[in-house]
Parts: sequence; C-alpha cells; structure tokens
Amino acid sequence: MFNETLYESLGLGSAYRKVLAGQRLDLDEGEALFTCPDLHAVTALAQHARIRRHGAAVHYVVNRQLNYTNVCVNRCRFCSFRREGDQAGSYVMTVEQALDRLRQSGLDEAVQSPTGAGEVHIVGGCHPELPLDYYLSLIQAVQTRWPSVVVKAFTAVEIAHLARTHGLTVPDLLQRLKDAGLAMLPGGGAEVFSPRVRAELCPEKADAETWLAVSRTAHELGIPTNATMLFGHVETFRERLEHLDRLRRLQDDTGGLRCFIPLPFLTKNNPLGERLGLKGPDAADILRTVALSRLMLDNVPHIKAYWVMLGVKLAQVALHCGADDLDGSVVEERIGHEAGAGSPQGMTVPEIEACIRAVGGTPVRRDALFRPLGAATADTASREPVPFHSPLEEPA
Ligand code: V47
Repeated sequence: MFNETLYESLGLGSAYRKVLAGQRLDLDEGEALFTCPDLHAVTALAQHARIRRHGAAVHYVVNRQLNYTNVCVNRCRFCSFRREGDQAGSYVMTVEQALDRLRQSGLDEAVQSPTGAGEVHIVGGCHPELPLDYYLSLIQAVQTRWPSVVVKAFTAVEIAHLARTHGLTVPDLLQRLKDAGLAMLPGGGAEVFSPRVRAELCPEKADAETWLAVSRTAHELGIPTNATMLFGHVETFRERLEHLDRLRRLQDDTGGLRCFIPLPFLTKNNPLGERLGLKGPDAADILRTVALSRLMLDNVPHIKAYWVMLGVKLAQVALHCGADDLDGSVVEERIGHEAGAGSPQGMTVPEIEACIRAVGGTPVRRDALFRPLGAATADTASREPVPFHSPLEEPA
C-alpha cells in the first residue's frame, strides 16, 4: 500500500505529505523523486495529483500539423528536421501549397465530421529570408478557410527570430499575428533552459530568457502558450528541475501556460545522437519525467503524453503516471519521425478513444485551447469506463 510509512522509508516523506496537502514541492524534493529507485511510488504520487485535477478525463484533439519550411538558421545538434537552404531535401511551402497540404490531409472532412477539428498546429525552421507577409498570410488563409479551427502557430523561438529579422518588437509582431488569426503558441524550442546545456545543444538558438520573455509577452496579449522540455541527452536531473521551476514561476505570474509536453530525445539522423552515440531516455526515465512534470508544475493544468514521441503504448501507460492529454490525430508528422519515432503518422478518433478507454480513461475531445468539444464518439463509448482511483487512497 502506498502510505506514509512506505514514503518515509524511501526518503520521500515530505514529498508525500506535500502532495496530499496540495502544497508545492521544492527542487530537493524533486531530486529525491528523480533518484528514488521505486518508480511505482513516484508515479503513484503523480497519478494522485492528476486524478485530483482531472479525475478519469483524458483529453485529445482532432488536429493537423503543418511544417511550412525545414530551412533553419539554427544548427541544433538534436534536430533531424532542419536543412540548409541549398541542401537536398530543403523546402518552403507557398501559402497555397500549405493550404493544399491541409486539404490533402483531410481537414475539410474532419471539420465537417461530427467530431469537428480543434487545432491546426503550424511550426517550421527559422528561415533566413521569408517576408513578414508570408507568416501573416499563412495564418489568415488557414483561419479564413477553416474558421472553426483554432490556429496554434510559431514557437517562441520562431517569434523571436521573426521579430529580430523584421525589425519589430515582440509585442508588435504578436499583435499583428493575433489580428491575422493566431490564437495560441505551441511549446517547442524550450529544450532545457540551462545555459550549459544550450551551449552544447543549440548555441545559436534564442536563449532561455528570450523564450520565457516571448511567452510572457504572449500571455500579456491574451495569447496562451504551451511549453516543452527535450530531455534525456546531456542534462542532469537538477537541470530538468530548474527548467520546470522557471516555467512554474512564469505561470505564477501570468497563468498563460495551458499544457506542458515532456519530449524524450530521439537519436536518429542528428549529430547529438549519431556522433555522441546517445541512446535517449529509457521507458522508466520517460514515465518518471512525466510524473515529475505533473508534480513540479502544480499550476499548469495539462501534462501531455505526446504519443508521437513516446510511442502509443508508452503514452497509454503515462496516462497512469500523471499525464491527462494525448495530443491528437496529427495525420502527418515530420520532426519526431525524421529523428526515428516508431509511432504511426496519425491516429483516427476511434483509435485514440479506444486507447484511452483501454486504460480506464474517459475521452474528452478538446480544441487547442483545451476547451471541451462535446462527448466522446458513440462507437467507442459502449464500454463502461473504469473510474481512475488514486493509488494513495482506499477505493470508496
Ligand atoms: O521544439 C526536435 C523537439 C519540438 C527532437 O505545443 C525533438 O502542443 C525529440 O514542440 N527528439 C517540436 N524531440 C514538437 C513540439 C510539440 C509537439 C506536439 C505538441 C506541441 C504543443 C509541441 O520537438 C522541438 C524540439 O524541442 N525535438 N528534435 C528529437 N530529436
């Protein structure tokens, strides 16, 4: 039984008491949770916190991803997606090609189906030359063509790059994008905030202060954002915890973060994996990091088990380790798959809902902003959901 005596014996007594009381964990308690050999005891705490906030609900979104260019001035050593402008395989979509891509991925049909579509997720490399009008036209065209869909586009890194290369302030740029139809920023580009880690991984990219400042400005302008952490390469547990703590402090100030996404490092076709021979995090480290995300980010509502990077099976388990969101139908994904992700390219709504129900969850369809979009579909709702119960409490 997961009780105080067990947690005391594991050196986790104060973490246990604080989680039960809904109090904030400090970084030393986080470190004790990262190094405790009893993985199950750690994930049980996270599951308790997850159930207290979301019960058995597991969120997902009917979405499409669009990567408008893979040309990028930053040479991040973990990235398998980027290309130089003159390199074989480099591309830039015109706005018309981007719309065609979304049409070919079945967005019209999804929007017209009973489930609707809740999100278009648009990100790309930091291109050296694309004009500002390209970005504004892209957002406006997607929003005009599919007005019911929430446009989540451009990471804080892309925003910083665009502002700098077009001589705009970040608030001006964000306001212009918002006026064009941008509703939200995705969480990419955060990696690990530590300057030591960034110097090894991505020395040319916007630094932590810039990433956090762009997110803060977005929140001030009424644009919610997500946040990520790319883990399992050269960083220490302490550096992961400091990353989570900086996000937690941003969220204390603004409340603008919707979801946190821990991204396990995938090692194929990138210099970090291939040259250093790194293996990426194992399943236990991934589940523990999902759990620590839930426990440390006590003020961020959603923790995503991004099945594209975790694999569908591990993402299912992560739903019992603190995560409450699976992301989406996706349909076509490049960043993770070019780095060796073994997951499918997309999942249908029945597949996602079956995956959630198989672990006792209740599917909740949402949009990019995490607004619920109606009941689960009838064809997978026939099985009686098994309510989640906290491993820290006797079943009622
Ligand atoms: O920013 C790049 C990461 C991110 C690798 O906001 C890698 O809802 C693992 O941010 N191994 C892009 N990860 C994905 C992303 C995302 C995905 C889904 C939903 C949301 C959201 C955001 O992927 C990049 C980078 O941090 N990444 N290379 C790699 N080799």
